[in-house]
Amino acid sequence: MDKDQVSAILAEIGTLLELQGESGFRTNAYHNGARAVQQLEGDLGEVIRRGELGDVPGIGATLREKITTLVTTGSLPFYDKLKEEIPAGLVEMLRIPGLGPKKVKAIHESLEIDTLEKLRIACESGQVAKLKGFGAKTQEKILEGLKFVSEVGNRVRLDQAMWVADGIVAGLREASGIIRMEVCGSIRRRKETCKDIDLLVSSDTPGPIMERFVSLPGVITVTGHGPTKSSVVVQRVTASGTRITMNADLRVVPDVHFPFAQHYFTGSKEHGIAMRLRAIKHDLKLNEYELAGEGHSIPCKTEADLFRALGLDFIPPELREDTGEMDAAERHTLPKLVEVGDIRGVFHNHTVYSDGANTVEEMARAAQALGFEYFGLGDHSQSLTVANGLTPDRVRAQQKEVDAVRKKMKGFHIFKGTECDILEDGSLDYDDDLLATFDYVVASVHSFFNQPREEMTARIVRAVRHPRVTMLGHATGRLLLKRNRYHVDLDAVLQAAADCGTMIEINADPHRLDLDWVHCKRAKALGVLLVINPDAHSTGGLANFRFGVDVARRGWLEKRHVFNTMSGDAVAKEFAKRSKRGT
Ligand code: DGT
Ligand code: CA
Ligand code: ZN
Repeated sequence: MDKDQVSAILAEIGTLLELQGESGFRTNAYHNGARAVQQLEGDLGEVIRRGELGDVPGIGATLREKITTLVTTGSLPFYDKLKEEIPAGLVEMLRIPGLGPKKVKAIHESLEIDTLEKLRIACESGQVAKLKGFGAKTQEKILEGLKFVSEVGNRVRLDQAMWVADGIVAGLREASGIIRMEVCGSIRRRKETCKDIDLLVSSDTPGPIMERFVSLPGVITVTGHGPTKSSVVVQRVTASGTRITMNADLRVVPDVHFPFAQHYFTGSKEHGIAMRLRAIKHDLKLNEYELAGEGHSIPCKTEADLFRALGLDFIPPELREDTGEMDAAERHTLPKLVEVGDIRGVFHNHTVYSDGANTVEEMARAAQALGFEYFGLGDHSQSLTVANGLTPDRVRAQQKEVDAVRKKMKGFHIFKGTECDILEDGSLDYDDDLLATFDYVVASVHSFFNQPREEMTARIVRAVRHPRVTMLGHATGRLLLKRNRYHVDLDAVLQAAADCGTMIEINADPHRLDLDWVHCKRAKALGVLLVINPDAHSTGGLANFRFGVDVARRGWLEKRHVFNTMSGDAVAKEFAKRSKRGT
């Protein structure tokens, strides 16, 4: 059992104890312990063998004993008993925004409610409002929450889905008899939000694999348990305390079916249908089991074999949306997609000067540690006071600090930049003289989100046309599953960017991913240069650039379409060239 699994079980125990009404002191011990284990350096088994578990801050004697039992025996009777005692429906209720363990416990005890359905009925009949400490407002909120959970509530962000899926894969790996395993569906296609986890395994002995799947840590409900398919609801709590609940399906197939099942369950549905039609044109039949002609089956060991059998180049999962990939694969004109390893540095990052958690030097060194050749600053500008935007004086102070750090980090480029607010009328938050002191300028909208479409479009286009603006940040202002994009004619913005050579950011923060793949594709067609920006607010946030690479790949981008695949020297030259233009 690895750190992630142990951590998941500890967090779950904390939650179950809360539902039992345990004191915050005791339940927090488990939640803190879960975080401590997750963040532990090195191998957990090793730490236990060396007898050093007690030295880890956040792990007391009780937890030490329980973790040791878990790791050495693979199970924990205390945890199994808790799971038996507490109805799974109570854990599901925690998905409803605003319903914490105390309220769930009260609802359960006074109304004997142990499923979401019973809760809905009780709210609709007004019973919940009558409970002590609840009232009509709370009842209304719970009803809204139930609706949310049944609609968007069951989609989650890609980064969260990947994290939960990775945990399941790691847990399943311990089962014997797995030949091949792949997370399929929207996660494999790297869609920005995902509904569920579609896991595929090939094996000759599915039984034990299914057994293992339905009893993995974090599984709160088993909704199906069969020989070839099982379905569960998993709940995991992240290091920052966010609870993620998702459905996960596991299918186990014989290895000869694997490539066909892998292709089918990767989707998208539309791509799958287009492939099936293509097979029919070749007088073949394609389904999740085989590619077959009259009386014979065409052997395929991999997905690539399957594509080849239909006269196609391999189509990367990110492109399987039925938006021209089949034609391109036939004509051998699929793009050679940009890769994580092509990215050589990042721009648009925050430090303690505005609302970041780390210093200029800490951020630059973390960027270097990721293998980058350069790092670009992009703290907020003066009018964004809520994010501690920099006054011109503080800009000058920061630039002095950068000069000092540059001397310490010879050979590594640090680019002076700003994330300058686009004001209500489309003008910029700093004057031209100050803007000229930066190597580059990211211009972003952070206010007046509700402007009518024409106004917003004119405002952003004006900023894009400003000669000092290097790149447009946050093209849409959306927060995935939380806040819609502002109203703007993105085509007009992209056209303006194409006209004057302004770059457009692919914001790689997985909460945002402002520019979606559809617009990425359009930007490419217009000849706009894109740039993948992590918008990091801490050293840990720098690694988010990967999610931007996913968007870029879904948008058919090659290395040459992405500015930060260039070397540090080439970037420096480009900035120097643009600064002359900008006067
Ligand atoms: P999601 O879960 O909404 O984020 O997106 P997907 O693409 O993972 O969709 P999901 O989980 O409903 O199904 C997984 C894959 O299974 C889907 O991408 C393609 C395949 N699939 C599901 N239903 C159908 C169908 O009715 N026809 C075909 N051809 N494929 C299907
Ligand atoms: Ca799915
Ligand atoms: Zn930012």
